[in-house]
Amino acid sequence: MLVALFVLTLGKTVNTNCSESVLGIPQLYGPSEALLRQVVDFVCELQKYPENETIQLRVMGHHEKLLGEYTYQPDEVASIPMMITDYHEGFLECVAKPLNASSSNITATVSDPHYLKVIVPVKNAEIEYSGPMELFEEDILELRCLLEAGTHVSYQWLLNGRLLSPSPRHHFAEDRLRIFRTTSGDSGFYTCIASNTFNNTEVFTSNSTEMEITVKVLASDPDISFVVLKEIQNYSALVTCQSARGSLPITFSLYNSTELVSSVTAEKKNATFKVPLDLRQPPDRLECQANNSDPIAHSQWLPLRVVPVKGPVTMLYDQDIGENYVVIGLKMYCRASEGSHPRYHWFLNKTRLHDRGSFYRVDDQPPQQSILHLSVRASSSAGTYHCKVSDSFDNANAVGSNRKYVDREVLNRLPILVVVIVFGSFAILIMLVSVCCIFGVIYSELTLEMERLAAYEGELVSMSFFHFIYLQATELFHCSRFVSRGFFFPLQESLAYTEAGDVAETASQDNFDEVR
Ligand SMILES: *C1O[C@H](CO)[C@@H](O)[C@H](O)[C@H]1NC(C)=O
Ligand SMILES: *[C@@H]1O[C@H](CO)[C@@H](O)[C@H](O)[C@H]1NC(C)=O
Ligand SMILES: *[C@@H]1O[C@H](CO)[C@@H](O)[C@H](O)[C@H]1NC(C)=O
Ligand SMILES: *[C@@H]1O[C@H](CO)[C@@H](O)[C@H](O)[C@H]1NC(C)=O
Ligand SMILES: *[C@@H]1O[C@H](CO)[C@@H](O)[C@H](O)[C@H]1NC(C)=O
Ligand SMILES: *[C@@H]1O[C@H](CO)[C@@H](O)[C@H](O)[C@H]1NC(C)=O
Ligand SMILES: *[C@@H]1O[C@H](CO)[C@@H](O)[C@H](O)[C@H]1NC(C)=O
Ligand SMILES: *[C@@H]1O[C@H](CO)[C@@H](O)[C@H](O)[C@H]1NC(C)=O
Ligand SMILES: *[C@@H]1O[C@H](CO)[C@@H](O)[C@H](O)[C@H]1NC(C)=O
Ligand SMILES: *[C@@H]1O[C@H](CO)[C@@H](O)[C@H](O)[C@H]1NC(C)=O
Ligand SMILES: *[C@@H]1O[C@H](CO)[C@@H](O)[C@H](O)[C@H]1NC(C)=O
Repeated sequence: MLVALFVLTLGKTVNTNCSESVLGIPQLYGPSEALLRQVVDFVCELQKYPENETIQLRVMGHHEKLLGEYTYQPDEVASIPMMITDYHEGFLECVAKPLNASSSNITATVSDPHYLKVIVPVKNAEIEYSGPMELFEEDILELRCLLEAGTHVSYQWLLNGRLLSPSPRHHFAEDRLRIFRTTSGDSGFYTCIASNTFNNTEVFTSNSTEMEITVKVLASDPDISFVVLKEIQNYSALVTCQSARGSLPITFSLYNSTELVSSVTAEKKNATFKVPLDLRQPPDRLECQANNSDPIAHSQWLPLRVVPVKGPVTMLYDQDIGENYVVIGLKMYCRASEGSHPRYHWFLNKTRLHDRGSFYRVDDQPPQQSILHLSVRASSSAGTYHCKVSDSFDNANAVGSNRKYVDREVLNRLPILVVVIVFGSFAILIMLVSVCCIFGVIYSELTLEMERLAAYEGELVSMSFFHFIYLQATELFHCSRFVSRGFFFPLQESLAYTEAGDVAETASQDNFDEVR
């Protein structure tokens, strides 16, 4: 293009200031785009030329390549037909010069450049990819759309038939697609579509074949846990290794403190191993490894510690208080003092409570405790509660807890302390008032008596005083009986219930068979 422009400028300069030249500047006309192998006419027009010279017109392309030639006849339109090839693409110029250059001093003249776009229909698109078919997350995926032929092409990329659009992770440049920080969502079938158009009317497209790319997820650090199995006299640990994430298959390997115990390749994210267990030996440690590529994921070391359940088993509780300070529920906690693999059972009277019922819900939090959430609104929730703890692998050694009688009415009786304080305060108040009355009356009566019976003897005075004291005391006694009827008896009832309910039960004396 620069070359062409330079030629153009030079031609013009020479022409305008060369006084001998009578050759005008030719003008080139033609389409701005053409299809490959199409035959296209270009016109080079020359307005001014020396009469006695034969003028030759040439259409020059890129790199001074001669594309067409025409020997000018006066009063003719110089139509130069051309069969379009891919090297027609670029700036075209028409050069006019005398045919017999050596005989004349006339210098050549050059037309303005004319740009021609050559449309080569796209053909046989294919995806070029040299990387591995299996990538991992956070990698870069770079695909290229190769064509056997095609110019002025635009590219589109499909993943599983859906058009990809630019994003911070998806970059499109010419025939390339780059995906940064790949995720498993970038897995699938990729297609590229190359297309170009001619004359805004004809569209050529070429679809590549699909290419499957898999973005794998590295196995995450596995969780390791175990349950204990008892088969007649032998114990074994059923060890489970579980990765939360990771593309399948994953190879799980179990190591003890010295060596590889077992290994399995699984089409799932977990694996289970059975390891013999000797409860008399000090516990060994186990580790899981999950491998679906480098780097390998490791679990924590898990000690194979098995402690049988041991009493005492305690049952504590919290109250749930609703409106008006009414007890609406209880949270009961069942805990054993020892035991690494406990199993909890809850009982109402002698009936086993399962995970969930109309008025309760069991929330096991092994190995620490089990929580029974109880709503006391329903009358069916009334009864005596207790829990039992046994080893999950052995029902033989179940240990029972203390028992608690639960009843909505009982729970909502005033607590003893409150009753004592309220009643105590009330009694003191009555006493104070009474004492005040007594002294008030005594004082007024005394002064009256003294005024009226100033002459009477001391004996009489003291008699009426004692009689008055007697009357007051009788009144107080009646009063206290009335009060005690209202307050004392319910209080005593409540005390009796709570004490009767808390009967402790000793270990395994009870039949465990009431579970069923
Ligand atoms: C060309 O000739 C014209 C007069 O015809 C003159 O004004 C101009 O400066 C010349 N240009 C050059 C480049 O010599
Ligand atoms: C054409 O005519 C010019 C004068 O008009 C003359 O100088 C030149 O030599 C002639 N050329 C030929 C090839 O006859
Ligand atoms: C070119 O010019 C020379 C000398 O002027 C002449 O002898 C020759 O015949 C010419 N050739 C043509 C093809 O006109
Ligand atoms: C061409 O031009 C030169 C001077 O620039 C002159 O000497 C010569 O005679 C000219 N030739 C013709 C054929 O006009
Ligand atoms: C280009 O398109 C126009 C209509 O848009 C049509 O008339 C013309 O013939 C087309 N040219 C070619 C070369 O196909
Ligand atoms: C190319 O793919 C596009 C989109 O899936 C589809 O519409 C078109 O028909 C396909 N063309 C060919 C030639 O397969
Ligand atoms: C218990 O283990 C011993 C040796 O470890 C074995 O011989 C026996 O068959 C096992 N018993 C059962 C029931 O698995
Ligand atoms: C580790 O496992 C191997 C094979 O299962 C066993 O022979 C070895 O005693 C175990 N090591 C320990 C420390 O338990
Ligand atoms: C292990 O994986 C399978 C399939 O994903 C699942 O059904 C099973 O519940 C898992 N096992 C455990 C112990 O999580
Ligand atoms: C992890 O798995 C890959 C194949 O998935 C295997 O090539 C590699 O050796 C494994 N590494 C170990 C330490 O087992
Ligand atoms: C449990 O026993 C008590 C009597 O001790 C009884 O009132 C209650 O209805 C019983 N509850 C159930 C659910 O059987």
